[in-house]
Amino acid sequence: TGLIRREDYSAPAYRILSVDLTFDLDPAKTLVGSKLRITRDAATPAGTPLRLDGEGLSLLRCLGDGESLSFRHEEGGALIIDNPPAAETFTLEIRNTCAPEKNLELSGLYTSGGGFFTQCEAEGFRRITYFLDRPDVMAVYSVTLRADKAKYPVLLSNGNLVEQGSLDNGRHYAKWHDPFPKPAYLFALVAADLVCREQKITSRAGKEHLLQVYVRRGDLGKTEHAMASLIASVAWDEARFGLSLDLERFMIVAVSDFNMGAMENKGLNIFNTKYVLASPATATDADFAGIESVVGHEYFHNWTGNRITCRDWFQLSLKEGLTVYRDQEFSMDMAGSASAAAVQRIGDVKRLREFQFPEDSGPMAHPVRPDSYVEINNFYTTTVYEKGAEVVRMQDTLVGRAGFRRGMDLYFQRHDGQAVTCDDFAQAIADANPDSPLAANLAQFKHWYAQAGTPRLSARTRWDATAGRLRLTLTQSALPSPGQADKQAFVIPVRLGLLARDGRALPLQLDGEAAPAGTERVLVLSATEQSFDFVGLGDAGEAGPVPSLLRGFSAPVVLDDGLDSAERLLLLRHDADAFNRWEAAQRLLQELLLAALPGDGDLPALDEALVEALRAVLREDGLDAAFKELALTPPIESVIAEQVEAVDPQRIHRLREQLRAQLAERLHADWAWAWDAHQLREGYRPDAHQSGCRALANLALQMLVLHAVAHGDEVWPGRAYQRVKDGGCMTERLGALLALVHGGSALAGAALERFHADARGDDLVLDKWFAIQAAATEPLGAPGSVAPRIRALLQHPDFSLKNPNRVRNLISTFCRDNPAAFHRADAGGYVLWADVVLALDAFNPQIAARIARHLERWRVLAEPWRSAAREAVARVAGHPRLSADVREIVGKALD
Ligand code: B3K
Ligand code: ZN
Repeated sequence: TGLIRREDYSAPAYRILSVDLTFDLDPAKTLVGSKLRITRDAATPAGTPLRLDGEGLSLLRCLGDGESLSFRHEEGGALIIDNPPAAETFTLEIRNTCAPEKNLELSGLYTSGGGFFTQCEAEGFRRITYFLDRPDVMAVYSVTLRADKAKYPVLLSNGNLVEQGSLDNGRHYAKWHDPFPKPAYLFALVAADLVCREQKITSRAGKEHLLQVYVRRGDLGKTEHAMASLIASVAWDEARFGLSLDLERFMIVAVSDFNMGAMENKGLNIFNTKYVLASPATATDADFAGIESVVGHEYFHNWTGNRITCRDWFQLSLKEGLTVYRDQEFSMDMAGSASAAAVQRIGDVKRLREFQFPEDSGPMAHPVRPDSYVEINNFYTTTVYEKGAEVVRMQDTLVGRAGFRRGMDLYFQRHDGQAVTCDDFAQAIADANPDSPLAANLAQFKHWYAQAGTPRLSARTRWDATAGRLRLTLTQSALPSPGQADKQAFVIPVRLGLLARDGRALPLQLDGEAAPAGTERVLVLSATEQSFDFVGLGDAGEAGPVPSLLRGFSAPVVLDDGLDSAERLLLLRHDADAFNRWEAAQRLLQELLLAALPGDGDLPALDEALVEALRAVLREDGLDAAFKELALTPPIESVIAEQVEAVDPQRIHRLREQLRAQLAERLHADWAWAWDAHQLREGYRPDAHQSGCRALANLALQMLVLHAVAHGDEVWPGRAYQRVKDGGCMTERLGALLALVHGGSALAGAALERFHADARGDDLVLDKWFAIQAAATEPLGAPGSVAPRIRALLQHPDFSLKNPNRVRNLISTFCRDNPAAFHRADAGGYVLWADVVLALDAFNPQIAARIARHLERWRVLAEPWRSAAREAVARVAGHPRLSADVREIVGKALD
């Protein structure tokens, strides 16, 4: 089945020291010349056949040290040279062609909007020319680009521009040189008609750098935020980690057709337009935040990924987990205050729970460092990225911030310029902190890299009022996951505090300690069960302290804290940790839904105490509006679904809608207040304060429209409609549109039309128009109407399966974010899913496989959805011509 295993790794027999590439760019047939300096490893006998990766190429010529060589091709396209030159170091000259305009996989060299772009990670370079396309082969690149000057005035590649000039026949050329050895996956070229915003900056070290952001003509006005984010990223990495930009020039190029968010090619990052272009009129606050985070992420890769890269693709989290951790820290620091940073953290944890937890309990569950794969592109997952970041964060927690910086310094000191493993990283962090609990438990800590699945952590207390003593017992367990039946105990850092019943933070002193150590600390659970005795709690009151556990989400586990609602209400009111305040609200709301799920009754009326507590949060002075919005939004349907055995998506949807309706009703006056109190009068800024106000105002508007529709009142829908027309920025207009569409207002249709007309062909705005319809709540009067609508939208003149952003906005939004519309008894959603997966798989397997994943967890569904979903998956699996990408996903789903 083409399964690649981590344990089969062997060092390369040959390495490439340098490569000289020339491109004669032509959309139909591009000519590639490649001159490789190759060296044979000391352990490799002379005459050992040389195998170069290649895929879909036509070979024209192959010379070894100037002599022609005989060669053959493997099935799949690799090139085998049975008798390479015997010299230890020799030159291989290759000429081949590829066909960029036929490349709809968007991997390798392809065309988009009339220009040439590349995407080489993970294995795209082999679709450009024959090469040792593996990350532990690092070469120095010189690149010459030749192309028509009028059509492709801008010619870019990695590193520094060495030379450029004109050629005959209206063509021109540019030569680039990248002094840093790099794996092929970091190669990039761009040839297109672009304009750029540029800015010179001086680093802390006093060096000058040129920063450039390239976009299509007409988009220049939307590049300010990307440039500001890049400048901030450079400054942050210098200040926080002492890492400076190592090139004279750093470029970002935006392209509309792109399989993922962005790519960290050395000195020449290529970005999905979604993560570059923004103006207040076209982008939401979330888009602005996404740009800051992704620009940071790709820039930070320059050190964590490029200077130190991965030995093999099983180590992907070495660069991705670490770089996500770094971009999360960057965004937290950019948020500007501790409370805004906490909001950022809540958002990151929310994402982890919404996407990674389900992955970790489904058929694609895999360790942060996987053991095998069929198609590496299927392993750019939220486990490798986001859980990987949590694993790095736990190391930070276990050694402390200063210790983590020491560890990073040691990591660069040891491994700069190398291709290494996750073990090397953890070893460096531990070695720099020999007295830390990480160093003491390193081998055990590394189970986080090796074992899949989300561990369960349960906490129970025993209170001795007379002695003023609290025993906290922590127990961990882990469910089996594919290929891993039994699991070993993890090292789990548990950040905690104790609260008295009046909300006071209590001093934390463990039995045997001379004095309390503050009101917050980190316990390290390494056994299956461990008890911790807190003493000196004499003034905690008769009922004893309430533990606030796993503050800031100090470990990626599912916590059973054993608390009752009264204790949660106390945490919601008084916890000093914002994350746990939010958590308390979420658990209170979630438990209502879970309690009501069995049977088919309505959601009982909310307790006055809960309503009062939520009202208090909403009205609390000095609390961030962004926090309020997060706390008062109930967990999404898929998070509720995660908690139950046989999922009835319709029932979950119905109950959550009833919960929203009750919140709208019971807090009606408060929502009206919130709306008024959070209107901004100053000019647009995408900062934490303004975004928070807009988020809360939008939630308030949703609640007010929902309430109005239920009561036949037309004032709030009218206001929302007005705002769709003349809102001051995209966040306000989109928020109002959402309120109408999700509130089931009669004005929703007209508002959607208006929004489409106002988009005036702007691709990123049209994406939102598709997404909002894909997420539309099923009208209660006419359930089952969303799926047919999505099918109709597939035929809309603005829709194209060829554009990954369109596919994600319409199809992923529908399948992932709208469970009640997707999971219908008539299987309409499933049939649509299968049709789209198969249609996409014919030309873009990577995107097809992403869509395929939306139904991998069909087993958790109750009947009749379960059988219907299984049938759809089986239909895809039974298709005669399936890519390895999709085959791996549906195969695992059916296993
Ligand atoms: N490293 C790229 C992802 C490449 C995905 C290849 N299928 C973007 C990033 O994580 O920064
Ligand atoms: Zn990355």
